[in-house]
Amino acid sequence: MNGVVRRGALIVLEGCDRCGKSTQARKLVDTLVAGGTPAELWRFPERSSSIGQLIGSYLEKKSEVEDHAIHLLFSANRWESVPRMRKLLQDGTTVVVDRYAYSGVAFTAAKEGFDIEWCKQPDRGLPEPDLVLYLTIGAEDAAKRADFGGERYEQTDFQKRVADMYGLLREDRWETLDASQSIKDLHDQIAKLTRDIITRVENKPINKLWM
Ligand code: Z5A
Ligand code: MG
Repeated sequence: MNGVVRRGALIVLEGCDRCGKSTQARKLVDTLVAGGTPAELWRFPERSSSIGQLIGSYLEKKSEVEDHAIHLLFSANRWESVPRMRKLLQDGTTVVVDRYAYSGVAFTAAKEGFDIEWCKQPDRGLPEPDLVLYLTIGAEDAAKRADFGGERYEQTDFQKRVADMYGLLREDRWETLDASQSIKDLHDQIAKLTRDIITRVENKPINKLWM
């Protein structure tokens, strides 16, 4: 061992409601850890912080927050986690994140009267993901999956607008994957893409998102 620490990769799962992000994020971390790769599972919103509790109450429709203000709170909820995220990555842990800034932009920009550039601004400068796994599924198929419809935003027409917004955010580091296939087949694809990217970025700096 020459003492050089190789950094971990930042892997993000994105996609519309019920496409299987949380299922795949959990399985990916389990597989990485079982194979000896240090990895941690994260999700946004991170509902345990003070800001996260405000967001949780809003999503559960227990409180109302003005649309611009909730957008900024979602972003603040990411920024408050950045020091810990950077430290983990630099110390060699791969961080798998269930939703990130792309959710922030897609869900707000799908509302009336929002400009996508305005929506991106608060998240500019966050650690840039090395890989975005974008899971796609038809809104009608997603609606058939368990627990759809309870929280704010879980209506099929709104989810279609969110999918349109995601379409405008696609970047080179996105991999679009068919989320209607089996959990195992999707996991196998995701695990392979992740292993490749971990090796590719281990000596690279962590860039800043949208800068
Ligand atoms: N939001 C925002 O507005 N701004 C932001 O900045 C951020 C988020 C970060 C809460 O997110 C809301 O916050 C979300 C966006 C908004 N609103 N909406 N919609 P959340 O992440 O907490 O949402 P959630 O309640 O966990 O739902 P989800 O994440 O969309 O679901 P999922 O994680 O994609 O799916 P899952 O829980 O893994 O799977 C759903 C079900 O399908 C479950 O029963 C699975 O067993 C089943 N499943 C999974 N994969 C498959 C396959 N391949 N085949 C068959 N069945 C499957
Ligand atoms: Mg989820």
